Amino acid sequence: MARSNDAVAAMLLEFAELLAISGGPPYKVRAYEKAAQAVEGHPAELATLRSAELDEIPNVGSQLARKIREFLDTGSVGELDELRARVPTGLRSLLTIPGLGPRRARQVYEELGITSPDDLLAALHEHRLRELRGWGARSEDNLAAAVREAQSAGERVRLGLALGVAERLLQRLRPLPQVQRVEYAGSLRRMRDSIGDIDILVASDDPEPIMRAVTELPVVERVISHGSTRTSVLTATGLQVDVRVVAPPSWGAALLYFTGSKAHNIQLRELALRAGLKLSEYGLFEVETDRRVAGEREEEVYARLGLPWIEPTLREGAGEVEAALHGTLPEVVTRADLRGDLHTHTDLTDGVAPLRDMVAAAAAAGHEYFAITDHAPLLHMQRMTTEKALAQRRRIRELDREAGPALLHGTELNIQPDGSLDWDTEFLSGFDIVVASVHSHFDQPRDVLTARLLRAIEHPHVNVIGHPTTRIVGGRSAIDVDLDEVFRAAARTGTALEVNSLPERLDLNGELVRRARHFGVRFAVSSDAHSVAQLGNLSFGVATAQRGWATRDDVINTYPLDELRRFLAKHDHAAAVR
Ligand code: DGT
Ligand code: CA
Ligand code: CA
Ligand code: ZN
Repeated sequence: MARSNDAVAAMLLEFAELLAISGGPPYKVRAYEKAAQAVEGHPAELATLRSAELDEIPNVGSQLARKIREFLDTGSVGELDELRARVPTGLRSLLTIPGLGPRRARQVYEELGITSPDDLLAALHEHRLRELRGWGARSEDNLAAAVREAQSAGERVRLGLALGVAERLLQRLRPLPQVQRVEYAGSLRRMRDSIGDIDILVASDDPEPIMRAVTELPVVERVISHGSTRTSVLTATGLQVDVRVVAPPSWGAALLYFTGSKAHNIQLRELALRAGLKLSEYGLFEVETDRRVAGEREEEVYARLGLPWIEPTLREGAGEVEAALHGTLPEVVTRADLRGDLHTHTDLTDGVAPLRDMVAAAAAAGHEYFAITDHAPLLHMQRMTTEKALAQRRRIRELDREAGPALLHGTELNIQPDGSLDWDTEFLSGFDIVVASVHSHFDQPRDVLTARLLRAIEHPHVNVIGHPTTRIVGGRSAIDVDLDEVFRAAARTGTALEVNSLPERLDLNGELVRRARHFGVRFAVSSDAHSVAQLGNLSFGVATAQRGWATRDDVINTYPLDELRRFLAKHDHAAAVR
């Protein structure tokens, strides 16, 4: 049974929407929204409260308390019914469009007769909005961008941000005497590129002090709900954190359950049922006797279901359970498999750290080899010149004589709109490694973009295509190219495709890595670091490669240096293939 709180919150939100679109004052709209949040997170069941107690819920004043009372007693609110009657449904549907806002929603409804989000998209494509009073090409473009962004990301945050918050939380919770184990679970543990909320799991026999401690953490902006084994809070950055406590014998089963994904869990539960077992967050039980047969460790639960332990990054219900059953689950690449980094920048272009610092950090990270790939002259704002590149090469050769990783002098070329590149073939042959990337003109037609990428891939000295789709997580969408063509050409020519590890890129993403693998594409999991700290992002790239089922052999920077050099001597490879 859903809590009455949820129904009340939905009622208040609808109120807020209708008020907004019928021109109500913003402070009033905001008051309803805040009240909805407060009610949703209120620990007590609203239906059981007396009117005076309703008044006391933070952000619920006496006026709103009266409406809530009316709703709880009669199932409706007179004032809301009147509002509903005044606002046509076509107009209401426009409220779901991000970046439009109630005032403009009303305007497009009245002046253009737009009554659905699809109508609006059509009007955007036909550039009909820019003609409206108070609009222009710029506001139309902004709206189109907002719509695209919302379609790709929703209210989610990037992996890097969420992981940073989660790690700080773990640092605070781990030392508490009641805490036996604590880990993050959910989409964060699966290392999806965007995270809806952070799920933290604790094993303990004494949850109460832990729950209290959670509400008092310094990052907490607001407590959404505070229960005996589950507490939800909101951080100052608007990120929700759910913390749950389970008894230690249930740890493994709970970790499995709350790591998800839901699709993965459902498949495991079905497997269990077929074996006469029942799987829940408390453990794996025999249906007949209710006896717990596993639960303390994830491995145990998987083993009892006849499966090897499955990496969290693979748990998407995308064939991994079947593959595990058949023993065909690939052994995915790990961070420890990486021997070096093949895409990094220094302060010679847009990096912030000098060459020497980047190299020292690479040595500290244990890299066996390390490529410096500053931008090339065609990305004009970077002010690179041939002279600077050659001077950098001399310094790199000197540094290379010292201890530390083998240094590769590389560059990141700019793939021009027609697919041509910086420098001539002769000069490019002097680099140890060449990355080439698209940095502008993302909106070319599909065939033009495809030809543009293919031309770079076919170039005898291009070794890696950097951030191949140029998507930005929660921002720009991927360029529209024929990826099958790109994958085929990359595999044929011995050109690696990058798995860029910057949390805003993660490009290729897991899904595309998995597709590309079928064409025999090799990958470079690279940091694209512009600072010492960003060198640490490689683990995000590794997780992304894992999500694409990539093995060590698929990733060129797991190769020993001599083998890597053979791969980079691309024209020989191509000649050998021919
Ligand atoms: P997110 O937060 O949207 O990035 O994605 P998740 O996967 O972290 O989803 P979340 O936070 O709603 O729930 C965390 C995990 O809890 C989820 O991955 C699987 C598990 N879970 C949640 N709801 C259900 C459910 O209804 N059924 C099953 N089997 N598992 C669930
Ligand atoms: Ca989550
Ligand atoms: Ca959650
Ligand atoms: Zn770069």
